[in-house]
Amino acid sequence: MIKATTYHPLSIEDAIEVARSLEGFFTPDTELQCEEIGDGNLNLVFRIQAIHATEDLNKSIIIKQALPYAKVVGESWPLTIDRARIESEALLLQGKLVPHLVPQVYLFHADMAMTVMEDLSDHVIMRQGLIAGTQYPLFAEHISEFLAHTLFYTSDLGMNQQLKKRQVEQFINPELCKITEDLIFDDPFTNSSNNNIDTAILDEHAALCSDQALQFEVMLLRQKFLSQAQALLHGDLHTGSIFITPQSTKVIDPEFAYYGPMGFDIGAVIGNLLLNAAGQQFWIQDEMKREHYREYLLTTIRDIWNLFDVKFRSLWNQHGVDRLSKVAGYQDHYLLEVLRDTAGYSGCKMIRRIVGLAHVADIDTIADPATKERAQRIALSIGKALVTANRSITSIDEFIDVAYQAFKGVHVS
Ligand code: SR1
Ligand code: MG
Repeated sequence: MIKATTYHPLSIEDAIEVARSLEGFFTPDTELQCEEIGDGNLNLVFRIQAIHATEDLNKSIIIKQALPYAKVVGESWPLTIDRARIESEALLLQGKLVPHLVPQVYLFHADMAMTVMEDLSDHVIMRQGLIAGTQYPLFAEHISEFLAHTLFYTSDLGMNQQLKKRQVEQFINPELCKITEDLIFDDPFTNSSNNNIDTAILDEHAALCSDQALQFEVMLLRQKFLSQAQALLHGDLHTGSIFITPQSTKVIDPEFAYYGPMGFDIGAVIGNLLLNAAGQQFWIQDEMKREHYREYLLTTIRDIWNLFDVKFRSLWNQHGVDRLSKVAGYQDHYLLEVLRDTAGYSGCKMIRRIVGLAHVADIDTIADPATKERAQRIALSIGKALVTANRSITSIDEFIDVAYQAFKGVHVS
């Protein structure tokens, strides 16, 4: 058993010691190897595996530890380590609702802000898989199930409304929400020193800063993010928070979890698929193959929404606990609002990944400057169109058409 201790960042040796002390996992005296594999913006991630021991040979674990600052910026940006508690509690809750879609948590240690969990190294980070042009035929089925179940069963539709208020309290996450509020809804539309903008698209940023109509829509989306405790969100559901194979999907990293609008999570997934579509300008040189892959991405987006819609309605009809939610027309109204929020948040998330602090590899690692610029302009065009249309969209087909027309408007092959 791991003892109580004062917080300190884990060394490789510490991580091995933690792994050894996990009861019933590795056999005593097994030789263990550890590497720090964290490539995200905030945390340390250690992978510990057994070597040279027949009975333990394929055994491995992950230890994730929150640092008391944002790794992407450094110690000048202090950050609560309570996010590790939020993450482990969200994983445990999601593990009850959709156990096959999240990693198993073996242990959470509050003092050390660390979670010991299942190693998913047989999966790849979805963002890398998409950059490589891989198709994941089961992804829409899996992620729509994750979204429908986690969002429905943590909302006033699917759980006791008094207990839900306690759960809102459990997942109050002010510091991580503040990151989102700044990086998504504020910085991209101002001259913030947090921003990271390529010189080639400074004109695009100037346009974002002066576009009052766009900023008005962003304000409405921000208002919902600040005040609508609709469901327990993952809070940062981009394609770097998904481990995947063609057969399996695992959602990781819910440290931004809090009670917010459902469309924020669905929009994160869809916005990141669209960012990849924008980046494919570089990754797939052959035009026919590129068009085919973009079609695959758009079909996946359509499937995600349609499957989510079917699953969410089915949960509502079969397991809804709110007697009043059966009022005629309410379900259609509710889901239309979620779709519209999804469009708006997809757009916000695309814009922030082009001009804000933290970018995405799908576009940022494009080696050719001209192609990168085109991809950035495509992403901004789609992002702005989705934000602009968020309150009028009536179907997923219209959503996709808005994105497609914005893409075509940038005049690229
Ligand atoms: C300072 S953290 C920057 C970004 O990384 C996380 O993955 C979130 O998306 C956050 O906005
Ligand atoms: Mg993360």
